[in-house]
Amino acid sequence: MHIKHLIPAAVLWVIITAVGELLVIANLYPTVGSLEADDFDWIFRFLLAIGVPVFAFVIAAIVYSMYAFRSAKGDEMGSTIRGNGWFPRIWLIVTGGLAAFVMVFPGLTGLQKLQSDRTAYGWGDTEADVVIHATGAQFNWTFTFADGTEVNIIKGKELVLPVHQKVRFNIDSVDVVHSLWIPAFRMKIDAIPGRTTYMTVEPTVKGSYAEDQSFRVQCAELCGLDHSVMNFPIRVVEKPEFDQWLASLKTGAK
Ligand SMILES: [Cu+2]
Repeated sequence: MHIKHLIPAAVLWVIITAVGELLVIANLYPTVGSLEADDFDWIFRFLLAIGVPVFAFVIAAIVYSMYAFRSAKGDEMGSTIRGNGWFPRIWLIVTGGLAAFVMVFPGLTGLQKLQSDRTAYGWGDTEADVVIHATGAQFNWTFTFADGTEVNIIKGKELVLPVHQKVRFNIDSVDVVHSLWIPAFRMKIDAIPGRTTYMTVEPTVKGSYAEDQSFRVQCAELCGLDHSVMNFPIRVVEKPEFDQWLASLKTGAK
């Protein structure tokens, strides 16, 4: 490869990378509503930040080659491009190394933090302040609290959660695979018939669907005709207000 090609291609690479990294830094994300959301946003940005130069390199090489090595008028074949021994090797080592690295960190380390009980988050039934049984169905979500009170889409209303409390959802499904997703918490887990999955969240800010649509439960697994209406508003409030809400549900006052 001639230096006359390397320099403009490298400049193009740097420009595309810079634009990409600016987008990574820009805050284009929904409300950070839980402890977990902080981690997920950080991990998402980290993966994007190291992925952008790799992606930009490929785009820069293609775009520059399309321009610099285009065929002259009357020359149907264009210029012949042959591989260069050292370059593919370095490319494979760098990108392969990056891929292996992110599989371990934050891949495996993140899963360990997320899925094992009694770690930073990932508390079991006994450590959780609130345990909610969530059941997916075509086309409804039902949320049942430990005392037996429940809310669901068909009956309307909303799911209220206490801020700064450890909330554990135990999730299953009565028919097909659904997926419980709460955008503000960045947490999502499949609801699978015959199996109980779980997810734990600690909401860190108060909020409601009325003001911010990321406070909602949304089915994230195409499950049939009314999949798109399998959403349910969430409201995060102080603990006393939550207790009051739960009590009012039981007496049927609300
Ligand atoms: Cu569904």
